[in-house]
Amino acid sequence: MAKQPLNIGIVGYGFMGRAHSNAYKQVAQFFDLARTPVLKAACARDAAKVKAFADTWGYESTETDWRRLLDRKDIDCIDICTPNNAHAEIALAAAQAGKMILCEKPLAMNGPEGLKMVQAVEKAKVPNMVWYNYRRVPACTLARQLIDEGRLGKIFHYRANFLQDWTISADLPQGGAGLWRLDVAAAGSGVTGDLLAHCIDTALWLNGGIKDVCAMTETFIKERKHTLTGKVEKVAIDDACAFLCHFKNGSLGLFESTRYARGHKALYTFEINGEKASIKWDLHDLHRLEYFDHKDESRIRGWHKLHVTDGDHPYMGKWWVPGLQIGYESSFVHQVADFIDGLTTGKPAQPDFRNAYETQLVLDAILDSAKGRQWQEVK
Ligand code: SOE
Repeated sequence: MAKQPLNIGIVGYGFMGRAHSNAYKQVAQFFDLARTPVLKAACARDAAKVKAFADTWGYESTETDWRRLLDRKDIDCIDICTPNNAHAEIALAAAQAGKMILCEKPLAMNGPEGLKMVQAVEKAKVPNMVWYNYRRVPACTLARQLIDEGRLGKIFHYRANFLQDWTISADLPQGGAGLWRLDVAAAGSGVTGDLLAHCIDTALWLNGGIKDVCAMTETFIKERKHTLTGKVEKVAIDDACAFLCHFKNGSLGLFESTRYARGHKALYTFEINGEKASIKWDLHDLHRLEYFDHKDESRIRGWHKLHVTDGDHPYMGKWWVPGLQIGYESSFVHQVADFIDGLTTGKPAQPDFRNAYETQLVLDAILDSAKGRQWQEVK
């Protein structure tokens, strides 16, 4: 029987535009879903570039103004893959137009803007989700299952890092395609909103709410040429950020993120230490979850390296045969599958805007704490 289409209109064609498009194309081949994504339209200001993107990925049409995309009756779902400063405007209008909305992370430039987005989608009652994809790496989903089963017992410590090294060169400009992440007007913040946002989303999901934070940030390269103005301008994003926190469950958190860790390209790691067991995960080895269970007989007690590729591991039964790996891009496929499942079961996939707003509030507290050089409550 023909499945109902889910007509996608994507705004933006950068790295995330590609990751999401790939997910829409793969999902119906691997997951049995009630609706099939259809790549209806790609939208961006540069007509030639968006046409080239649409041709590569198989979008049926293009637009150069997202407002026209919202006017189209043949679009069900708007996928926002723009720089962060455009998320809110597009999302507010998309909600008013009654479209479902998938939005890249972080949800917004700051908490107040995020709250407006939450209120807009809740008022319009449109399905919504934010692309915090790492929750859907099977090893991370297994971590959540182990925690939910009580295998770790009381949690004492949550530790996470997200380390990169791509902005060390002082010659790198800020602003413009690709480098908007260095421009505070487009990004809102640096590693805090870009990388720690992932760590915080995973942490809130695995370990519950954060009460307060004590953070420090640094901007190592103070001025860079701005691609859009051609002038050397102040760099106002954070190049590095580290923070301590108290979780509501009594555990202590320690987080670090930087784009200046020479040798690390995307080293996202977390480790959780509980009374009964510990787990750790590393994005560079993403199918593995390390697990230490104190109740193992002492002679053979140690860190187990679970290869999360078996049919009874999260999502893995949908892919190849046991033992064969999937990749980074698959986490996006899983997110689309869960989103569509949520539409049919009525149990919305998470993180929706309200859930992702919690991360936004922690991000605000981190930046406030670093600025004020003091502990800051999460609102
Ligand atoms: C930055 O380099 C970046 O691409 C982030 O924007 C992504 O969210 C992260 O998953 C990988 O690194």
